[in-house]
Amino acid sequence: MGSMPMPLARSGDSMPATKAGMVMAHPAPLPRGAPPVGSVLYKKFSLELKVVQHEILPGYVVHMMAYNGQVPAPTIRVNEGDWVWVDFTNASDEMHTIHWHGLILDYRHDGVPYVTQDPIMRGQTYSYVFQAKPYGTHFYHCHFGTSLHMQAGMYGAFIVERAADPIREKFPYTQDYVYVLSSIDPISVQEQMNAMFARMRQRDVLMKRGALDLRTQNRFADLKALVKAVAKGYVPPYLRSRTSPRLPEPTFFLMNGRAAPATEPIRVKEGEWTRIRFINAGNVWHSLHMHGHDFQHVCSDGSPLPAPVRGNTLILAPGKTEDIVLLADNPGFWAVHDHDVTRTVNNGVYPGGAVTHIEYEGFNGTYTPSISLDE
Ligand SMILES: [Cu+2]
Repeated sequence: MGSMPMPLARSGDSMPATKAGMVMAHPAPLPRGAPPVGSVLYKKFSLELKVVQHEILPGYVVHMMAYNGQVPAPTIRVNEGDWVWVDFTNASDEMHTIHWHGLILDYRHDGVPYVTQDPIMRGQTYSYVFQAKPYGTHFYHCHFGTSLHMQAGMYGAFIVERAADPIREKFPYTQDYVYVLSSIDPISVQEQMNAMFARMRQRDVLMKRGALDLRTQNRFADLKALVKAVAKGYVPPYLRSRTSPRLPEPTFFLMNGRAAPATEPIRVKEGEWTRIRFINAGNVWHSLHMHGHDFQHVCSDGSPLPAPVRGNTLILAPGKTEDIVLLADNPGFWAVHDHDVTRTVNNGVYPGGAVTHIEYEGFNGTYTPSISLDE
């Protein structure tokens, strides 16, 4: 921690979540066709949001907001048609929700604040209930203060499986990897988190005075009401300086919450198929290039493509999920990296960032890197 080149978010300054005073949020109505409350038919999951210190590289630790303290959040795997019940507890001082990206569900469980539900306040638990569909690779993420909260770590994979998997039928894969990509500007995250906690303290003061209202929360019933308020002298937040005026400029590019050389390798077995599910939970595009192999691009946004597309470079836009399968037929060590090489750096220093490699089980390389100290 001592080596960290910047101050950390002062999450400890604000009021802690009070477990003792745990309040249940108003639960959304159960979706049509849902089993009754308490039914054994539900696949139940618990997620708790807290602020954690996350190491993205050895010695480089950032305060992040993490479901169950993990960046990325735990991968949830269910079968198509399963009824899913997720209890989400907010143990942080900021407001949050969970949005189920790519899942088709009852809108009251879609997790968009002020559109489908109130944000979940500190200490509250909220239950999301839905049937798992459609098939494929999806993800979940916070939808409150999304630009900050997602950058700060609130995302995880959500996989809907099918017993007769259409991809496995064609490509009988024996391993199944998930790589969630993201990017982060740690200085912007730290500034914005500090500002956010300050706003929450302000909110607490207003609440105690009974002065918290829609206007102090910058919320209006509709656009008309906002137009009227502005005409009467209300100054909306976008006309005030909030923290720093700059937009986040990502300086670290993460695969499963870590940057190279701390990324997890793709371990394959010669002669076998491997499925890799890429999810872009960040705000930059990636152009993932694989050395020594062609892969088959098989799914996009979870949905199987009409026909697999052979290639060696995969475009991964923000918000997209792309699945590939790969036959391990060329033993060696092979780089897999973003070919927008501005993302293969850590804080501007090459090499690093969105880079991993393929490792063949039991492969003994004939090449050993030599290091010359008087280089
Ligand atoms: Cu959030």
